[in-house]
Amino acid sequence: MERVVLVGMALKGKDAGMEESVEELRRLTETAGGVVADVLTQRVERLNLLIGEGKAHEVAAAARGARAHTVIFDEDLTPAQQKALEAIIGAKVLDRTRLILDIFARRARTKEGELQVELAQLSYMLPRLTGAWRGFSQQVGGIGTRGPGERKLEYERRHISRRIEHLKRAIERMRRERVVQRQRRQSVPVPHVALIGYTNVGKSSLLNALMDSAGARRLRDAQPAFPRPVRAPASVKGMVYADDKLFATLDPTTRRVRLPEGGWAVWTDTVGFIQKLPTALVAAFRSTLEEVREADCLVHVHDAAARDPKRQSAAVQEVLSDLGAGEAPRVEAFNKADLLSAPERERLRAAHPEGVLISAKTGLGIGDLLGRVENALKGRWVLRELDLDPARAARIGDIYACAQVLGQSTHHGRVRVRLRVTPENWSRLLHRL
Ligand SMILES: Nc1nc2c(ncn2[C@@H]2O[C@H](COP(=O)(O)OP(=O)(O)OP(=O)(O)O)[C@@H](O)[C@H]2O)c(=O)[nH]1
Ligand SMILES: [Mg+2]
Repeated sequence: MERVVLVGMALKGKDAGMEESVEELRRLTETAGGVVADVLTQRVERLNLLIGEGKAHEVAAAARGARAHTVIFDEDLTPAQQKALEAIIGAKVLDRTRLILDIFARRARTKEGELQVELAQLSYMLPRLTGAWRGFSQQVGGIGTRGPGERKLEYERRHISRRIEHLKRAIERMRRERVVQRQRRQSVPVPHVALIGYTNVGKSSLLNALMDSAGARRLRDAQPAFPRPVRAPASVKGMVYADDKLFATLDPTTRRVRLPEGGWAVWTDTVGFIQKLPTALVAAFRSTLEEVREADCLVHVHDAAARDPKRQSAAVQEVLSDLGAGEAPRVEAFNKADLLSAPERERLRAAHPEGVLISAKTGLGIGDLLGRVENALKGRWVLRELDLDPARAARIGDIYACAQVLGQSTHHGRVRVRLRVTPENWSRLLHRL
């Protein structure tokens, strides 16, 4: 196990959240396979000054004392800073962004995920390539040196730029394929719900719980009313990988879930967000995150038992605004309610009357959540009536799949269906029937 010293930093007088941020850096380090041997914090006058020489020697002493060959800073370092710090400290020096990129590199499972991570890594490396990048880090290996292959590290800037262009084109091709898939999916009119939230709040566990809830189980085995709307997920069929690790999920996974009053919704679980999410990653994962932008309803999952849920929500909000996902109705779900005491639950309910308390672990509130989502989708629904000739009546499954059927009767051999449906699904239905 690689022994690591962490260094947290905050502006003097503005150090609220520093502890949580460093705690998160510890979890990130562990997720990357490191062991935190020591933690140092520093309050500085200006962040870009970062760390004085005296403090750097202190860090060096701590690293020696802890027999650590790696020091990770919680703030981004410029290439020059990294080089200077490595010279003084005599250990591999990394920053938070480099660490997160490393974790993503371990997590990527699909071709698209791999290309996106490589693009993010190269964008991060490119400005660091001349000088500092080929410093100490490369000689010792381990965490934060997992580049996209040793061979590629020898590329000159020019080659890397060319590779970046190539990756962008490949990702763009995949994005276009995804758009086509999405259009195909939309031609089968099923509302799309996206799970979003901070990393490790329990999004994947929630998706599993939804699949597991009694109704879903019963209906999952029933004959689907329409062909599977999504291609087979990259991960295991059925259950979604959930783990007490940061960024357990990288590639989006999609499952069909039945809503209480009928009709299916397609739910997508995707990459979690984190504070100071590297911009290179957000940019590289834009096409994956587009799934979120196209959703009919967003379920924002919170970890109700987190030390600092406000900071997490703010970070999620920031990424969402960055993506431009603001239109769809949103349901706030406070997960891990099983970890709260009764008074704590009451306090949370009072503070977020619009939210719903759930536990992916015990199943608490899952039905309630489904109801809220259905309502959110329905908020935009209109009442319509369809008159089908018997030849088309076989397509009635399509209607049930995307609308709430209020009544069905037969008039002179024709089937009349009264239904509530979103405007989008209505036009899709008309197109289809
Ligand atoms: N006690 C409790 N633990 C939960 C609950 N839901 C999830 N967890 C745990 O929280 C950890 C993270 O769960 P995941 O489902 O992987 O979280 P995620 O949001 O998908 O995380 P990333 O994919 O890493 O962004 C796991 O160890 C789960 O067992 C819950 O309702 N109660
Ligand atoms: Mg997950």
